[in-house]
Amino acid sequence: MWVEAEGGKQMEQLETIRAEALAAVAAADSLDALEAARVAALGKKGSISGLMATLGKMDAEARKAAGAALNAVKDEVAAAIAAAKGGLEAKALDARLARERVDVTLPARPEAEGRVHPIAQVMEEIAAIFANMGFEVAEGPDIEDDFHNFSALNIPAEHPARQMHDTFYFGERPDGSRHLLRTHTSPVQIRTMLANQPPIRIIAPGRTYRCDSDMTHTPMFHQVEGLVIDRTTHMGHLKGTLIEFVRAFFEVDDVPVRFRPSFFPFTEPSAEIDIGCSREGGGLKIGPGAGWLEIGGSGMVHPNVLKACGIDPDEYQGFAFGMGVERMAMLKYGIPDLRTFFDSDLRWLKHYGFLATDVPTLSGGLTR
Ligand code: 2NM
Repeated sequence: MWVEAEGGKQMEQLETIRAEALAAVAAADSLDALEAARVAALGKKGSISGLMATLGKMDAEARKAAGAALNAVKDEVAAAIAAAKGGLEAKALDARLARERVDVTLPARPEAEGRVHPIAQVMEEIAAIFANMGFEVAEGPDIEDDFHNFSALNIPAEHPARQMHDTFYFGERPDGSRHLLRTHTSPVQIRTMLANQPPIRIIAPGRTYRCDSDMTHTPMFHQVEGLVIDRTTHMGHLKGTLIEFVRAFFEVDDVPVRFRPSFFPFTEPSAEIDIGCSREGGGLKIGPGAGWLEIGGSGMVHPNVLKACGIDPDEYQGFAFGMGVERMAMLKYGIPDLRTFFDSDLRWLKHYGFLATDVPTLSGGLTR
């Protein structure tokens, strides 16, 4: 009771509650402990709230004095809680940051089992070399139409490459036309020429499809083709670009490169690209030697192709080339059987695959 006669005792009790509340706040070493201290002092059933409830039974004079004293203690305890809360929140955040820290300098886990497929790795290697020469990577759809895959490439209707047994066709559409799976990545070059004015300098890597399956053919395989168009682009540029590419790709500075006359409907003149090799003791070695290996085709883009793409052949000319990615991978990494590329054999992938950290770069020596 806060009656006049007992005023001294009441003030003593208030001082005890104040000291206990402040001590509990000071001792709180977590946000939970601080909340418990707040409830013990200022909660509905807390020590200070308990004293508040007794004010009503006092006469006006005593209530005024006691109320002021109580409010001062209440404010002091509330301020102490607020101050402690800021410090504990910072401490909790520090603890969480320490607990959830990721050390990005740790080495990649040595037990990593995944491998990059040789096809993906070789496409990245090829792209890195041409990107370094200023080529951009272009892409297009796997499902094409007759115009982009054949007509625009100066391949006439009677050409053997158009026969049913080479091309995967889809069903006939209401207008009589049929879509197809692209038989080469050349339609990407056609789309690029239709959408852009020269100068053009692109490579087109991707999947291609032909209805053919034996020891040396799979119905799906990969190509990288390239295209350069400008006002004065000539055969010397074709030769220089491909010689530079071959030496960077096989990492053999003196590998001989030979351009052997050939025929493609979409280029004139046309040439197969051969590289030198030696066969000693049953092994095949890329470099100076008695043998030659074909690695792709090339030529100056046919005027009919330029015309089909809205490019004036009297103002512009250019060269194009194409190579099979599986064959390039087999020659570079000594993979003997084409069909193993598509077996999804994890032991094969462990042997011939690459670590995700082996990203091909010219500055890093391409392959190490
Ligand atoms: C090759 C060989 C020679 C070629 C030509 C074109 C285009 F679209 F410019 F006409 N694209 N790709 C080409 C030329 C492809 O692959 C063996």
